[in-house]
Amino acid sequence: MNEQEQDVMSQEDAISPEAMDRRTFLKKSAAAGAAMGMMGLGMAQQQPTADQVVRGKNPKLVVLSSRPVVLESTLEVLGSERITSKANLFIRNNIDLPGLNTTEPNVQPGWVVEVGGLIDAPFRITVEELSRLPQTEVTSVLQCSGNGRSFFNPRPSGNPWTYGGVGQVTWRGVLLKTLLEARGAKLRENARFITMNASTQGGAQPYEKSFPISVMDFNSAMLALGMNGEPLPAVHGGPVRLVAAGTFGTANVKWLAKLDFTASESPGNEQVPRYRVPVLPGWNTPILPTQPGSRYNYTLDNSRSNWGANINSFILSPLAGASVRGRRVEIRGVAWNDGLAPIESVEVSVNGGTTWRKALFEGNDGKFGWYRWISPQLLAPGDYEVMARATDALGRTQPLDGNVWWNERGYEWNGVMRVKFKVT
Ligand SMILES: Nc1nc2c(c(=O)[nH]1)N[C@H]1C(S)=C(S)[C@@H](COP(=O)(O)O)O[C@H]1N2
Ligand SMILES: [Mo]
Repeated sequence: MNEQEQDVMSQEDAISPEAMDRRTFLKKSAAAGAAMGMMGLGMAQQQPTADQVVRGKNPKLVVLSSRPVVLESTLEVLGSERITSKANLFIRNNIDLPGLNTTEPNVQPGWVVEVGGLIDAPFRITVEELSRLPQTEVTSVLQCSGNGRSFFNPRPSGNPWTYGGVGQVTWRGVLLKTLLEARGAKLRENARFITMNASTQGGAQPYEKSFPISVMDFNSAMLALGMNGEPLPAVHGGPVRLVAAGTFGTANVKWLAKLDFTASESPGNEQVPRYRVPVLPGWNTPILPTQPGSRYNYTLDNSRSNWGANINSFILSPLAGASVRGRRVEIRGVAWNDGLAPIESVEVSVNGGTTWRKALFEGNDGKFGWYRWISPQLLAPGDYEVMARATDALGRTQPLDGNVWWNERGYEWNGVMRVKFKVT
């Protein structure tokens, strides 16, 4: 491992649970500490708020790291709007591009994306040229594959995401297939992967990711120039980012500089060992169960990258610890998957999983978006724990105990959510 790689590692994977606990403790005790004079001992440093780390972000976002920037949204924030606004969308940077910690657009005339590898006619295209090609909109869920990591037991190292490493946004840009057609560039037969490189502007470390053409919905992959009806915010990858709807965040490369069609996966650090889960040989298989706490020697063959998003659902109301008026209580939330099959049901239990009732769907923003659901219940005053479980047309569903898919790096958590609340 060279120095650069080590540096990248230290920014995510090397944060031990102990170190994190200490951080959380320091954060929580900062106020009390000040009163007790602890600050004078230099033990605790005040954490900056999200809006101080990235201009334009909601200060309610949680700062998991300020360098590189990692901001987590919250269920309360996510439940407050149908499309996640730029102020409320989580951020996961492995590296910060200098000067881009803002939700303002990244205006860079002449920005070039090089497209090459296994295609007939490699080419270069500028953002201006891209903006003159036909534009398409796709609404999709963007989620870090580490979302939910802190619920794994024992807790893997890495950013301690709870539920907020996710959002739903509307992208606007040029479909990859439109771009290839416009340039008369045909894929060669042995092209099986897209390998992307982010810009290294300002001396930033490289970020290289591959994903298989066949696993995701290639027809929906785009070079995005816009988000939620505005130019793509700088911090979210502006001026141009690859968006592969239905895939986990990691492959959605921000500040895209180069896109190659390749026969195999990049062997780089971001591809292996990072962002992988153990599987039996074969591409899009479920996670291979491993002993919680055990180590796994990740290779390209015994594991797969975090590709299609696995099926999941969140309860957005009531929130944990809430007190709501009975008897009629509406449980609300969202469900989503990789978009390859519709979500068919969300079942809700208010008695610890003894009985389940199907929720009603209120609509969804396309197959890659959130399916909004609601479950009206008649509940007498008392303490409750509500659970929700989504199932899609392929029979894919969420485990009651998410820890069955414990994996060393803590990816792809989709255990059934449980929310305790009070009916008065
Ligand atoms: N260039 C670049 N692209 C990147 C990353 C990065 O660090 N650098 N992080 C990836 C990861 S792990 C995630 S989860 C998403 C997060 O996207 P967001 O920060 O726009 O929410 O971006 C992906 N694309
Ligand atoms: Mo991520």
